[in-house]
Amino acid sequence: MKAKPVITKPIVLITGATSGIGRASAIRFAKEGYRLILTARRAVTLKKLGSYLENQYKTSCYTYPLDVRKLTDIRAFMETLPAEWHQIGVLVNNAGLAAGLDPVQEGSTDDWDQMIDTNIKGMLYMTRLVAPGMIERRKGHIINIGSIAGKEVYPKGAVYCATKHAVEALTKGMRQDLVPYGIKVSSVCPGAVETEFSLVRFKGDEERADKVYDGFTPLQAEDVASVIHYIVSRPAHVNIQDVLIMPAAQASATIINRQ
Ligand code: NDP
Ligand code: 8X3
Repeated sequence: MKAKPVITKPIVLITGATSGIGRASAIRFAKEGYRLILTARRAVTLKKLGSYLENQYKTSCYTYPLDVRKLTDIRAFMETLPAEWHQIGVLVNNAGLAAGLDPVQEGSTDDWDQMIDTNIKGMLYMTRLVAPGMIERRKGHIINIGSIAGKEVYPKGAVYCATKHAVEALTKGMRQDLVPYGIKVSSVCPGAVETEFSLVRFKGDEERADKVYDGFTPLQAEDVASVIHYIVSRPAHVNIQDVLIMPAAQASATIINRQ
């Protein structure tokens, strides 16, 4: 009988690992024995998470504080990556945000820049610098975190929705460009998830943020993390291209059954 090949788990790189879906994904992958590269802007939080995961789950974590809007930061990160971390197998493009909830005619152009630069350009920069290594190895998986906001548009959310529609288009485009090299590209598109998302959107206004999740059970970051892990852990010949995951009480971007 032929000996079964030893399959080692790929190195998983997660952007936006300090909170919410990124943090929950880091924990899930650590529990499952993957080695992790974790990035986000909050250096202290990131370092603490890395140490916690190494102690708790006996896995290896490499943490590097970076802002995905800054191509120079990402270049420095890639150039200084220690050799044992070069073979990135999975890239989870998770870093992202909504800033403000305003009609276009009243929107803040700074908010628009931040959303466009993070959600679209940041995801592109990361992919541009990580994908060539995957191409060389003829192996890799890129998971982009989209949203219900990439499938529908809701009032006062035009710019955030536009960035997530861009994630949807870029995911399809990346898949077309990378399929000749055996690289899988997937997206995970959640409805309402209770994270720091609304606190960030409303710039620290806790009362307003809490109201978003009033009267129904939203998704938890762990629900999304388990879908991301499921997608990554399918056999080599399977690619789950896109998952729309919603709270049971949410029928569309704007229809939520609140009690
Ligand atoms: P959180 O605010 O809890 O987490 C966002 C993460 O992104 C943080 O770790 C933050 O870390 C990081 N981040 C933000 N800006 C940057 C930047 N410029 N460079 C690097 N990292 C950055 O929100 P979620 O976990 O909910 O959001 C994760 C993703 O999920 C986003 O793309 C969001 O659009 C998407 N999403 C969220 C939904 C929700 O309802 N919560 C629903 C659908 C999609 P730091 O501040 O340390 O940089
Ligand atoms: C986050 C979900 O509906 O607030 O992407 O845009 S929503």
